[in-house]
Amino acid sequence: PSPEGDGPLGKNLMDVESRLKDLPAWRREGDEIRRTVEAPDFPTAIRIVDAIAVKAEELDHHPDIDIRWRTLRLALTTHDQGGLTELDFTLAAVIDAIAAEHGA
Ligand code: H2B
Repeated sequence: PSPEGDGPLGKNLMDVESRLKDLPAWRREGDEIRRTVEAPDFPTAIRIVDAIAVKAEELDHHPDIDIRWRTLRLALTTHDQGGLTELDFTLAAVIDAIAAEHGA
């Protein structure tokens, strides 16, 4: 935890980059982290989105998702806090697990 508490990490880029070392599929772009998920086919891509939706509701934290046939582009940030927070990295790890379970 930073001395500032649980606010956005975005101003502390060292924190962001160190967390991304554990999430190699993700990269930072401005106030977001993003990854692409390439599913085997379109139905699987939709099942991945559905599984992410269930976890996003549990966490009350929701990704931006762009669906292009079997490619998903996901972007995470915490609008409430004006930048990246721990929740974004938690959700990123959840998304990685779901993608792996679906062969993506
Ligand atoms: N998801 C994400 N990714 N960022 C947020 O700031 C956010 C969210 N805010 N889901 C939540 C919902 C907010 O709208 C509710 C009121 O807590």
